[in-house]
Amino acid sequence: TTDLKAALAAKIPGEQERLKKLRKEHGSKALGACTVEQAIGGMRGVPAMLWETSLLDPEEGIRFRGYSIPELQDKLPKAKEGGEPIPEGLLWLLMTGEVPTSEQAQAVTEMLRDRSKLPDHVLKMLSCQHPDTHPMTQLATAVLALQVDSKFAAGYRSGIHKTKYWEPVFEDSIDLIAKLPTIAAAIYRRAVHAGLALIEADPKLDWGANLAYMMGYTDEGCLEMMRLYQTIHTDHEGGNVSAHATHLASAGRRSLLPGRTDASSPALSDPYLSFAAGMTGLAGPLHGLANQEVLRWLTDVRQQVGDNVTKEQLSEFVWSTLKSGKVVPGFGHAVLRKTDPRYTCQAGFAQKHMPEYPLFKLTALLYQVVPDILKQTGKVKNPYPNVDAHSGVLLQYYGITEENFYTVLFGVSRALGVLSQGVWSRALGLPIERPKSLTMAAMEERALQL
Ligand code: FCX
Repeated sequence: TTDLKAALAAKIPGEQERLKKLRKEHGSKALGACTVEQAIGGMRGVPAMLWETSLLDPEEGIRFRGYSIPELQDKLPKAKEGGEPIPEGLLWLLMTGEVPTSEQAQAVTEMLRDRSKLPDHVLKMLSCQHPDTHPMTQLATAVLALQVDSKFAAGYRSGIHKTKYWEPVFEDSIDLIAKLPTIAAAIYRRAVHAGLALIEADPKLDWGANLAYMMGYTDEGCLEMMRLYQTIHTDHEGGNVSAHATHLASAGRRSLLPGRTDASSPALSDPYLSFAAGMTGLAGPLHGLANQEVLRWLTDVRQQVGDNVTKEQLSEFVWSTLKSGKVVPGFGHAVLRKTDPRYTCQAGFAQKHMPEYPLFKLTALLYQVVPDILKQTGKVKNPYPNVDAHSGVLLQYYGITEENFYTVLFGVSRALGVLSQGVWSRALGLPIERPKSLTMAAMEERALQL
């Protein structure tokens, strides 16, 4: 079938059975313990959450439904021979677990195109925003404004049976994904770019390329960059802020799982409400906003040291950043322990399309300088670059120079991952993560007894 919903519907019963069996046969086994250190340190690394769409290995990095980024670049359908994958193909993979054919990816493109028009009230609302409102705040606000059309919220009101929740959640997710490029482009043209007229989508273009097109960019390289960008930022396991916040707000009841044993505090917010929660998290400087911060930091380097910077000058600059109590943006990661493959993939794209671009050269030089310095601090667990260290370079090269908009592009992509998981979370009846919290006194008391 080329119908994504039908493909999902065919998969769901088998996966529900698989989860039931996992629970029945292994329900009492411990996946890991939680130490006092982990409880104080934000439960880092405690294996206590189910997330189907991607899995992260600290050394190797992310795999989407089992596929590494280079494998996806090889296997997913492309807009042009030898080019980058189109995100619609990844959406099919994230939703169904299967690499799509070109026809299946094409059908997703068409489904998204059909639903891409923004209601007038959302555009009006965006045009009333204070000119200094950050583009991420505008994105979250626009997503919330769309919520009036939530099919899940309407279905819940009319008493839909809980086993059917996934269907309106799927519809809302597709509606939202379809509209996000239009929203992003409207934010870009209206606010970031001082009131430029909006551009209608090109009916011949795919979803990712249309995002660049509606922003006002038509260069073939830029369209390819946007397809790749929108593919690699989609998902990064379930525990990061944007994924987890989306998941928490949408989480359901344990009673949907057979053999419920204790209480939980679910929310069951629809995809618009929960994705907005994810976006307000993505807007933080240590998470998605780091791509904006990287660009600002690189601009500072260039202003203070110039373009022909030496390793020594760069070292000095990095040390001065650290000594002033700031982080080096784009480096480090909560879970990864090697160079982020999303960084490597973007560096490969830059090597192919812009090998002589000064900002690319500066970024490559930073890769030689920063990790050693961060290691010398003795506390940074991962001294290597993450996804945000490189994305701004690609955008700058194609003329997208407004760095305060960068996180919006990250957010549009993130929708594909967290909303695909959201559909599965409802299909599998996954509950909220509801860790037991303890006071310091309670922790001291328990620890003394161990
Ligand atoms: N520069 C300076 N110090 C850093 C650092 C960096 N790039 N990365 C980590 N550290 C410091 C931490 O601030 C912490 O110091 P403290 O003990 O004085 O508070 C110490 O090293 C240990 O932190 P660590 O366990 O390695 O890292 P965390 O899990 O706490 O934090 C992030 C992970 C990503 C937040 C951290 O590495 C950081 O601040 N990096 C810079 C911002 C950034 O690039 N964020 C984007 C991450 C990601 F890719 C994304 O979500 O988009």
